[in-house]
Amino acid sequence: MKKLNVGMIGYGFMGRTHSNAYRQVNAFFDLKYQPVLKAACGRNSAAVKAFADQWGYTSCVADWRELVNSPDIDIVDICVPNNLHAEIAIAAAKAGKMILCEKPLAMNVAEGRRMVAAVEKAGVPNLVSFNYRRVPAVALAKRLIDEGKLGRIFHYRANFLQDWTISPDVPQGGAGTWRLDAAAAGSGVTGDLLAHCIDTAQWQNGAITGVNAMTETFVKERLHAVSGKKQPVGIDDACTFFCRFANGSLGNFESTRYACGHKALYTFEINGEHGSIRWDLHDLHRLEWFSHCDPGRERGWRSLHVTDHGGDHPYMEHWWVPGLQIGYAESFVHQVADFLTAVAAKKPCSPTFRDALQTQKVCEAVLASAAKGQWVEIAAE
Ligand code: SOE
Repeated sequence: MKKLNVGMIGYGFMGRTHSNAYRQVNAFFDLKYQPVLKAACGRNSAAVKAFADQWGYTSCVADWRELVNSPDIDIVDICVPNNLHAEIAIAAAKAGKMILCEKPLAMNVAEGRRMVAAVEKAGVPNLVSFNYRRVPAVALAKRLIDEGKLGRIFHYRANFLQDWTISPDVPQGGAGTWRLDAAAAGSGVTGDLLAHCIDTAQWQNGAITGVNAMTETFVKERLHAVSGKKQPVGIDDACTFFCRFANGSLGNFESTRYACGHKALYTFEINGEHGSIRWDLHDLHRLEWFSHCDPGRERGWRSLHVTDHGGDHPYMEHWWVPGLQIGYAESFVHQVADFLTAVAAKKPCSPTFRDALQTQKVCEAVLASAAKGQWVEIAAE
């Protein structure tokens, strides 16, 4: 097994999910490569040191440029706020590194285009972390659609509901709450949560060609954790949009951080001419499936427990025994396994930066539509 040294930039929630994945992957997947946790990078030296010690990184770096240009590093993993993705990824591409970047790809489409150009010019493997594609039940839904089990698709519906910003006392900016600061995040729920739904939807159901959206910012001012001052809130707290897909189906998407009682309720439902499927992140190992092809008297929703082996249920043969489930953390293990498998095969691993640019385009069109109060078309690249 060839070792690949990982340089992790950022040490928050996503830094932990990715680090855990690198540590687990060779125990469960037979791969040509072994990721080695080489260096952790961040500005707060005490916090980076604590993170590095906890996860087993052998060194710490304060300046990401040093890490990106280090000959010791093979994979640059970008787990910092969105406003830093482009600069780091472009430098990493120029330095010839493989890149795994957290979602969303960029702050906007213009930045995203520059990132795509950089990785394609350098010819480096690149992947954006839309991890929910790699939940076995979500991947099974994709297989059923591709096999034509649903027939023609009529409707795609997705929600991502949270409730953690209802209190006006939650600050914006700083570690943990940078997602509320437009300068660091670019947008609110559109880039943070709907981007997941859009990525999965376009993967399963093809391109979104036009959108009509509305957004709202319920709390207009919040204390900024860095400046210590009350500042206007520039992100969308909630966003809902409807859309058309290239295959003729209609889409409905909603996301908010003000749905009291919901912590991370990501759900989708797809209705086709032969059947429907639905999925719910709170019950992530199940896929609900209705087949109109069943005899009438037996027709009804089935709940598939997506834990079987033998290739029927994506990824599951790598885990325990049939019937025993896995969870959120394992979607990141699958992501690393797929990435390293693609690197070995010298093939792209989706969603590449180019794939993620398509999601970025939809996000930007959603925000433009909400601002204008108009339908916005999305041109194919
Ligand atoms: C925000 O709360 C968040 O952590 C997102 O940033 C993640 O991408 C999502 O998977 C869960 O919610």
